Amino acid sequence: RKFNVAVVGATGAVGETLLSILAERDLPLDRVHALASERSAGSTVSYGNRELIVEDLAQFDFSQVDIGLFSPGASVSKEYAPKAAAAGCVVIDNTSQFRYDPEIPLVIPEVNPDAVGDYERHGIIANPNCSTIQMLVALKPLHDAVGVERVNVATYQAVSGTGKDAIEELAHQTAALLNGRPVECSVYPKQIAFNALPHIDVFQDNGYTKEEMKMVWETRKIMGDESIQMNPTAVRIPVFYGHSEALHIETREKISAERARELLVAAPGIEVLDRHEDGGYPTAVTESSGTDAVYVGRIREDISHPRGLDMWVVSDNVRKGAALNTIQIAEVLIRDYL
Ligand code: A2P
Ligand code: 11C
Repeated sequence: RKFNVAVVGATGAVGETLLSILAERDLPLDRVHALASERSAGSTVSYGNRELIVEDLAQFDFSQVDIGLFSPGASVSKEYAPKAAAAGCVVIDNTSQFRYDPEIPLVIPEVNPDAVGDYERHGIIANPNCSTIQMLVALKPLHDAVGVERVNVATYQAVSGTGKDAIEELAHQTAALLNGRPVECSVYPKQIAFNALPHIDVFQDNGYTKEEMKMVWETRKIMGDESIQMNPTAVRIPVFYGHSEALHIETREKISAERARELLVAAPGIEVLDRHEDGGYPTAVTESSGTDAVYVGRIREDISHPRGLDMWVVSDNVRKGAALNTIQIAEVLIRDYL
């Protein structure tokens, strides 16, 4: 059997990548529809070496498709994902809209693939936040072996996480500064070029930002363990693609760096690059950008804690952090359920 798919938000940073990964991988697809707002209806987007004409989401009949890959922003998903599901389309949604609903599965295929089966309740599966996905792919083999008790994490996140407007803002500000012109800020509240902003998504009452709290809530839901303690600081840096994270982990039982390295090497979706020499570690630009793996390096025992382990985790936020993870969920859905 072949499946019809709609990519919703097809003109956006994640939507474009969804289409290019769909064209690269071997899914049994028949028709692929590219949907966006009325503003871009009639324009074209690339799907492999083909061009698709963008259709207006508001006019689209979802009964013609089996799977909807949604990335149009939370408010648009809120309105259209339930409508698509009611028409019989299984929605895999990239926004934060449905992630914290206990009846909606939140899935990383390397971590909790069995949760996909819960799609039947509402016809919707949520894709986690990018900073959570790469962190949990790396934590899962350690959690299974020795239990993760607490994680202090600082992120270094690329502007593509915000979307296309932010990619342009970084490029424009960088060009302006190098040419001695004044900087204009519209997407971010402060200059992002040559800077670091300790602020991603909206501030919460407890002083953390929503991006930070997503890492707390999503970790517990995906790992199925409410006892894991998370302490995140999420920072935006002037990188286009690829989020980096410094993880400081406290495990229930002591694990050596050597054993952790062996487990990570054997785990799905991970590439370990961990040599104690110049350049012997992964970075967003040189390793992760445009690739599929979660890269792990700087694996070492924490000199300040008897059960502490540190590591550096890098991944392409638009691919594994969003589009690729969504398509991997679709692959599990097709293989095991549809
Ligand atoms: P459009 O280009 O027509 O505005 P990004 O996250 O990179 O900014 O991309 C957001 C994506 O979501 C784009 O494809 C955008 O389409 C789409 N989108 C935004 N608002 C709507 C809407 N009201 N209906 C359908 N698609 C939308
Ligand atoms: C960022 N993590 O890098 C965000 C992007 O909840 O899906 C993804 C936002 C989300 O800005």
